[in-house]
Amino acid sequence: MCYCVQFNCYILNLKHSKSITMSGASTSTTSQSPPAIASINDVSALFQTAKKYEELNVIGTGAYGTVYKARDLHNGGQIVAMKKVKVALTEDGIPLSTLREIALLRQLEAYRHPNIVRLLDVCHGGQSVDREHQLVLFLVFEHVEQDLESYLKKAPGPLAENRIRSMSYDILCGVDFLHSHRIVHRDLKPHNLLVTAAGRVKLADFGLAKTYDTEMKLTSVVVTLWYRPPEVLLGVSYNTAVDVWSCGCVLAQLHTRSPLLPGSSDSDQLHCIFR
Ligand code: 0RS
Repeated sequence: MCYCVQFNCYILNLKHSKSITMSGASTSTTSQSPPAIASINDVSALFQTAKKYEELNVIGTGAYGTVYKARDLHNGGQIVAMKKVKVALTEDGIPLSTLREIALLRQLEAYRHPNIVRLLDVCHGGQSVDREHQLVLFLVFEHVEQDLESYLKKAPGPLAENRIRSMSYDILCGVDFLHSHRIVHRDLKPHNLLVTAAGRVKLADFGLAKTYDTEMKLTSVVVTLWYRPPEVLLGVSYNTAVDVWSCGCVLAQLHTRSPLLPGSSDSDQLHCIFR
């Protein structure tokens, strides 16, 4: 199937055989050789530098990288969430999978879906100081007040039925939107479901596939398994149904305010499920 994505002034004509996952490995194939983007100058032509943002504080660090709260100096001091990702440069420059995923994120942004966090900008922070063949990219998102995990922890008592209903609807609409664009999130959990001041839920954590996987191996960050379906835990093939499983776990948690299947390891998670 032919799929055309626009990336700045570049038009990448890509052929996808399967869907692309947000946080997992890309399962697509290309039919033609990509333009090689080899130097920092080429990167500058693609992305603006991150100088127009002032970092305020770290919001969170995890397998996905680091997310900062920042101020957009060129935009009336608007508060934004900046995700810093390190991309390992290959001989050909920025990996095509990275460019493809950024292009996809930008393409999705055109729909301005109410249950997907806004991607405002993508910029580069130059070549990494500690590693020569690494490029620092910043994904700039709208800033949302809190995550669902903290929201549930802070709730003084059970959530009102209307609140559970509207939050469930928001989550399912967001997931339906991703699935209708053949995207599997693969790691939905209260931590990356954001709650706006108006009480609407938005999906976040659209990590760059490759970076996410290598960072997961390199860092000792504990990854929550509570929302993972058996096929992901077992490492067998999976599809959009994995997100439906995670939604089920999250929706149950909206009712009880405690996790449905709080496993302590891969095998314990499977035991929890089968029990
Ligand atoms: C560990 C206790 C803390 O605006 C937050 C935001 C927040 C954002 C935002 C916007 C767009 C992201 C964040 C984002 C990007 C990976 C991500 C992974 C998880 C969540 C968001 C991601 N607990 C966790 C962090 N938390 C406070 C409690 C907050 C609070 C407000 N606003 N992220 N995280 N994309 N990439």
